Amino acid sequence: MPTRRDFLASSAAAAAALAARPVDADAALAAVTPASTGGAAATRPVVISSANGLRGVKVAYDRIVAGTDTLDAIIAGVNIQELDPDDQSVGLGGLPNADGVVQLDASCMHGPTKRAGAVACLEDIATPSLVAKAVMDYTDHTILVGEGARRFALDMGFRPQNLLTEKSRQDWLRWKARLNPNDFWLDHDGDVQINFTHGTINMNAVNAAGDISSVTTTSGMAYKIPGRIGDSPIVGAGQYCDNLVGAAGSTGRGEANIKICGGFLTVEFLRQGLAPETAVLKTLERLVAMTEPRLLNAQGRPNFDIQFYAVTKDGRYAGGSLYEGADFAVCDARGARLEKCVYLFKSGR
Ligand code: SD4
Repeated sequence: MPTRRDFLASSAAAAAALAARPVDADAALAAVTPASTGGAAATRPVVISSANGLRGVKVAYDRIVAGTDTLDAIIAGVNIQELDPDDQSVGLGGLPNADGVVQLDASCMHGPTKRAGAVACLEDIATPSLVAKAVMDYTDHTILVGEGARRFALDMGFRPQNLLTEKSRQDWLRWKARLNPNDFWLDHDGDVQINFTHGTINMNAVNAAGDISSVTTTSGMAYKIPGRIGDSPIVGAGQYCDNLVGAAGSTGRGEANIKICGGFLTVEFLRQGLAPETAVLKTLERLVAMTEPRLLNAQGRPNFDIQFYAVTKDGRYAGGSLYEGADFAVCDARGARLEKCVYLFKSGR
């Protein structure tokens, strides 16, 4: 197992990253656990995702082992969350926008063919990841949005359905009723907790031959302003893949990620030879540096959280989070499991 000393010595660039690191850098280093360190333990195939993809990484891994293309496999993995009405951050059952309408975002990249596809503000279709792939496969465009994306999906044979589940409708009503004490909506009795989801699923995979793909799908921020698009459908932010290097993606506050093109940036750090742990931490450092003052708390730290996930062509991987406590999902020959994200800040959000 690499020691902390080994890890530091392993990359001159890592030293540069550490020099620029913010306040809790020791915590960041301490959190680089041997279990998730790149290098020694790299195996292929491997599939990684945000923690909500624990079921999905197993499905994707099994398909990749059986010979399925990496992108088809990880889309099958994220379809599980998209079609699960109880996951209120993705697909069917996702929390709606401020008008009570579920609008979905997704993007994907296929390493071997160097292709990308995306949809944003898509309504009525539960599997935006598949629509994003259809944009990639059947058009010369990269992103379709709104009604155009919906009409394209219908033309491609996707079945429209009501994505607003009763539970999500009730959550939206509760949010709406609590917005303004002076309007004509009656507040619910008692101290009702408003349900804000922190979800989204990003999944990345590399197969035995070293081919790589990435996908991210979400219902976005709960109760967002209609028309708001997050990072998930932005190729280079919500996910990015380069078949020569690796793949990376994100969950969390999309507005912060868009400004640093975090998926792309993380892959570029991998290209420079950084270990995946260092790459995701350096991306998080950049994100903190680019955070506007009104979103910093009294301790100078962002008042939100965000995660990045990265996998290299040779099968090393890591998840990284601004704040301690996040997990990510992995599946390789050892099976599906959750591992701890490395992090910048132990506490103080
Ligand atoms: C977005 N990144 O739309 C998504 C939301 C998310 O946890 O991941 N929330 O900004």
